[in-house]
Amino acid sequence: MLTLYHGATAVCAAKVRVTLAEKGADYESKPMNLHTGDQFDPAYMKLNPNAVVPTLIHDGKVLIESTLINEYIDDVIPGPALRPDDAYGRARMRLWTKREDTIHDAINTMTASILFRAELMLKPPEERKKRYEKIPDPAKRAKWAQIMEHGVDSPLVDEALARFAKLFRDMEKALADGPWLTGEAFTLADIGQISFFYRLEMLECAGLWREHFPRVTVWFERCKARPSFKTAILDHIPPPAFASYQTHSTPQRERVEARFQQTLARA
Ligand SMILES: N[C@@H](CCC(=O)N[C@@H](CS)C(=O)NCC(=O)O)C(=O)O
Repeated sequence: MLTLYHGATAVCAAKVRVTLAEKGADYESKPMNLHTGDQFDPAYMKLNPNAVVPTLIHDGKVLIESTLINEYIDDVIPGPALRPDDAYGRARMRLWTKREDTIHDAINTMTASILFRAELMLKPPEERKKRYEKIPDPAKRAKWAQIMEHGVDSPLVDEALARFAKLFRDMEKALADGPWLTGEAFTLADIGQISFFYRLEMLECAGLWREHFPRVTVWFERCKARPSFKTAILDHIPPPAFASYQTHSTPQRERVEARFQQTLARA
């Protein structure tokens, strides 16, 4: 029996939903509202002391960290293999999955500076602070505070854009050797990036790769054509979220793209 604690738009949870969908696995769904603070519920924090989603429970065993959960699912759930079957192939796949935490951090920077900040600015200061003061990791709390103050002008946004520039370049190179990041087979390396790319697309940042990285552009369209994209990502996003992303992202698009051009020119 599988139980997944997740958030509708949470990209790390979506990573795990895509893996479960690719396996054709059923699971009990425990949706969490991260905006109203379900992740800080003491009972939930006993399962996931980091106060984040996803958390997977498999026959009473508690698993946290999306990258590790995805490997666990591939180990224990029947269905198509999502990792290369040789040790060298798996090591090459893990070069991609190992990076997911830093890319997630950059995705979070973009989302917080473009969307969360704009939404929170509509609320009174005390309520704004409440959104992040319970986060257990002090570095993460400090990051929120900085983004709330500076928005897309934060130097953290430049750091995030530099990470994307490096990621897109590495992906463009790898995709010369096959349709997927590790070659002929679709693996956890691809799965790990799909929800991140879709988040960037919702933030109207797809121009960052579409302008300069043709293989990455085709790769993402290929990912979106898989049935798992609809069932594990699209179908979970509440319709009003699309409008909210658009409202707050459109005014920032040109500014972010211009900063990215500068990043590419420097790197
Ligand atoms: N490294 C963790 C990161 C999990 C994470 O940060 N999840 C986000 C959603 S994508 C979350 O729950 N955020 C809630 C919060 O920051 O309060 C993983 O991959 O599972």
